[in-house]
Amino acid sequence: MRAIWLSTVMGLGAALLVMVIRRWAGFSPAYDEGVVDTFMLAFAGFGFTIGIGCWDYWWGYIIGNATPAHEDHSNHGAHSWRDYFKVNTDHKVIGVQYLVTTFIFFIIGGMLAEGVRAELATPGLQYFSPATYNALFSVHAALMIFLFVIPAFAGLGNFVIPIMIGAQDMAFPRLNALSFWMLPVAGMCMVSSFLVGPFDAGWTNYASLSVHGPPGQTFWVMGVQFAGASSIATAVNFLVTIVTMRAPGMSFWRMPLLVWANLATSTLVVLGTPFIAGAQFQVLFDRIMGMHFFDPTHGGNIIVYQHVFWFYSHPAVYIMMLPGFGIISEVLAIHSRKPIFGYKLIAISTVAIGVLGFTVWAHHMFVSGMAPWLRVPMMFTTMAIAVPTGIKIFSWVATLWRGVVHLTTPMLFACGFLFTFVIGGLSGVFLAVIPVDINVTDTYFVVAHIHYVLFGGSVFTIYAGIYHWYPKMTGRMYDESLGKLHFWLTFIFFNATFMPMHWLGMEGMMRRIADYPSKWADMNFIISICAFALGASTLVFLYNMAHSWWKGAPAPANPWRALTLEWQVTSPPPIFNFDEPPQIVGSPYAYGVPGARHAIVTVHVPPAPEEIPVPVALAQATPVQREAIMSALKHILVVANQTVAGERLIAAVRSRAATDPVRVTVICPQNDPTDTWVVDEAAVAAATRARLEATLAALRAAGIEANGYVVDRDPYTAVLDVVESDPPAEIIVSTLPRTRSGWMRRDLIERLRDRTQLPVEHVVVDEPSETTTS
Ligand code: HEM
Ligand SMILES: [Cu+2]
Repeated sequence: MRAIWLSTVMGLGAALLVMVIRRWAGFSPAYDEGVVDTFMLAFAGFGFTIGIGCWDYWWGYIIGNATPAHEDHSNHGAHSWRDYFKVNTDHKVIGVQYLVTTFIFFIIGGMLAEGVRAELATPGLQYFSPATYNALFSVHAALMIFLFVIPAFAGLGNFVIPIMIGAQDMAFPRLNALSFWMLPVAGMCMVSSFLVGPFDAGWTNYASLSVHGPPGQTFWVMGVQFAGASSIATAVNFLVTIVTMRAPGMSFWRMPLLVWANLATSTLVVLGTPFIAGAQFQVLFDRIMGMHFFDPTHGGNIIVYQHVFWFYSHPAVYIMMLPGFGIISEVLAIHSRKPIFGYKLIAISTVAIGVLGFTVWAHHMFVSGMAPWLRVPMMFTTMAIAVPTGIKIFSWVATLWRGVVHLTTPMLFACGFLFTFVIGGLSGVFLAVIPVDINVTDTYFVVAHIHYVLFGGSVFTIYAGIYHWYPKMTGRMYDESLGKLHFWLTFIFFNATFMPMHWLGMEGMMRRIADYPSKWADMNFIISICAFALGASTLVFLYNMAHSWWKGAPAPANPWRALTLEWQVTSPPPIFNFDEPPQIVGSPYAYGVPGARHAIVTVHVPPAPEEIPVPVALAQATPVQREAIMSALKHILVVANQTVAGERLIAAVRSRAATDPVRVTVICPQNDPTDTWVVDEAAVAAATRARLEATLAALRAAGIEANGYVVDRDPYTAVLDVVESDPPAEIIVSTLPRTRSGWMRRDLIERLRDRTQLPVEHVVVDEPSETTTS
C-alpha cells in the first residue's frame, strides 16, 4: 500500500538526509541516534498519513485543483468491511476504527502487564533483567493511557455524540479522519521502541531519567506528540460540533449527560495537552540539541519538568474519567427506567471537576522537593474535588433507587464501576492527606489506587459503553450470557488482583522494582495468578464481539427503549443519520413519565414492494406459506379487559404495524376484582366477548393479523401462559388510570417487565367514551 512505502521512504529518506547534512556541516558522528531517530519518526509518521490519503483533499485544494461543486461523499460511510481500512470521513466508521485499534493496543499493553506479573510472581529475578522490567511497565502504562483509554473514549464519542445531538456528522470530518490515522502512528512509535532499546522512565517520563535514558526515549517523545496532536484535533472537533451543530430545540439543558461530559473533557484536552507536548519537546531538546532545561549544573531545573507534566497529567486523569461518567449516566438511567436523579447537578459537577482539575497538580509531588508550603493548598483543592465527585455518586445511586433495574451486561459494568470507583476515590482521598502520601509514596498502595480508578473507572465504563451501543454500531445483538460471564470474571479477578496491593503497599513493597523481599512471596503469587485470569477473561469479550458481529441476532432500532436520539434511527444508523434534522422537545431522561418525548424524528420509510395486507395474504396462502408468513411476523401480545376496544389501544397497535409486519394476540383476563359489589357473571362474560370481537374486527380492518380470546385467569398468569406457549416480542397492557385500576394496584406492569424481560408498554385509557361500558 502507498502508506507503507511512503512512510518507509520518507522516514529513511529523512534519516539519510539528516546524516548527509551532518557530515557536510562537519558534525561528528554523522549518525547521532537521537537526531536521526527524531527526523525519521516524524517523517515516517507524516508519510504514513499522506500515504493513506488523509491529505489528498487538502493537497488538491492547495495546488489549485478544481474543488467539486458538490462533494461526492465517495469516502463517507462503510459499504463493505474493506472501507474500515481506508480513510473514511464518516464519524461512525471512524468511531469503529478507533475502538478496534485501541483494543489492539489494549491487548498489547495487557500482555506487557502479564510480563510484569510473571516476573513478580516469585521473588528474585526470573525472566527479565531489571532494565527490561522497567521497560515493560513503562510501555504497559503508556499504551494503556495514551493508546487505549483516551482514544477509546474518543472512539465511543465519535460514534455516539453526533447522532445524540441530531447532527449528520462531526464538524470537520476530514480532520476527524486525520486524528484517527495519527493513532496507529503513535502506537507504532511506542511499540517499536523495543527495537532500539525501549523507554523505561515510567509513563511519567521524569527528567533526568528521560534525558539520559536509552534511544527508545525518543520514540516515546514522538509517540506522545502524535497521540497528543490526535487528541487535540479531536477535542477541537468535538467542541465545535457540540456548540454549533445541535438539532433545533436542544438547549444546553436538554443535552444528554454524555454530551456534557464530552464538552468538559474536550475543553480539558485543548487546554491541557499542549503542556505535555511542551514538556516532551523540552526533554527532546535536552536530549538531541544539548539544551539544559532540566540540568541543574547548567542552570536548569528538574522539578519544573514535574510541574509542567502534572499540570497536564492531573487534568488527564479527568480526561480519562469524565467520558466514563457520561456513559454511566446514560446506562444507569436507561437500564433502570427512571429519570436521572439531579440532571443539572451532574452536568454542573462535571464542569466543576474540569475546572478544579487544574488546581491540584502538585499532589503528585509531595515528596519531590518542591516548596513545602505548596502542599497545603494542593491538599485542600484535592479534597474539594471529592465534593462534585460525591454529588455524582449519590445522584447515580439515587437513580437506581426504586428503579426497575434491568441487569443487562452494560448495567452490570455500570454497577461494577460504582463499586470500584468508590474504592479508588476513597484511596485517592487518603493519598491527598500529606502525611499519608509521604508514607506510601512509590509503593503498591499507589499501584492499587491507579488501577482502581483507571481499570475500575475507565475500563469498566468503556466496556459498559461498548456493550450498550454495540447493537447500534453493528446492527447485531451481543450474547447476553457471555457478556455476563465476562463481567463476573473481570469483576472478581480485578478485585482479587488489585485489592491485596493496598496491603502490600502499606507494608512497604515498592513499585517499579523487579524484585522484593521473600516475606511477600505468597501474596504476590496469588496476585499474579489472578492477574493471568483477569487477562484471560478478555478472551470471552473478544469472542463475543467478533462472533456476534458475524452471526448475532439482528438488533432492533431501540432494544433498550431509550429516549436519546441515537436510538431513534435504525441499527446501524443510515449514512447521514437523519433524513431531516430532528426536533428536540423535552428531557432526554424522562423514563417512566407517561407521554414524555425527547425528540420528534422524521424517518422516511421506503415504500414496501408489495402492499398486500397480511390477512389477505394469509387467506390466499398454502399451509406451508402460512407457516412462513406467520413466523416472519412480529408477535405482539395485548392484554386488556375493561378497556379492550379503546381507540388509543388500537392506535398503539397500528403504530407498531406501521414499522414492522405484526400479528397480534389479544387476551382479556376475566377474574379481575371489579368496582361493583354485585357481579352478574354471565352478563360480564358476554360483554367482554363483545368488546374483544370489536377490537379484533378493528385491527383486522387495519390490515393486521389478529386473534384473541377471553381467559379465565388473573392477568399475570395469563400473560406468562402466552409467553410460554407462543413467545411475543412485545407486550402492550391497557388499563384504566392508576386510581381506578385493580391491575395497577397490583403493580402488574412492573411485575411483568421483571419476570418476562420483554418490553411492556402501558396504555392508559381514560375518557369514558373510550371504554365501552356494559
Ligand atoms: C491485566 C490488567 C493489568 C495488570 C495485571 C496490571 C499490572 C500492573 C502492575 C503490576 C504495575 C506496577 C509495575 C511496577 O510498578 O513495578 C502496573 C503499573 C501501571 N499500570 Fe497496570 N495493569 C493492568 C491494567 C492496566 C490498565 C487497564 C491501565 C490503565 C488504563 C493500567 C495503568 C497502569 C499505570 C498508569 C501504571 C504505572 C506505571 C508506572 O509506574 O509508570 N494498567 N500495572
Ligand atoms: Cu492528580
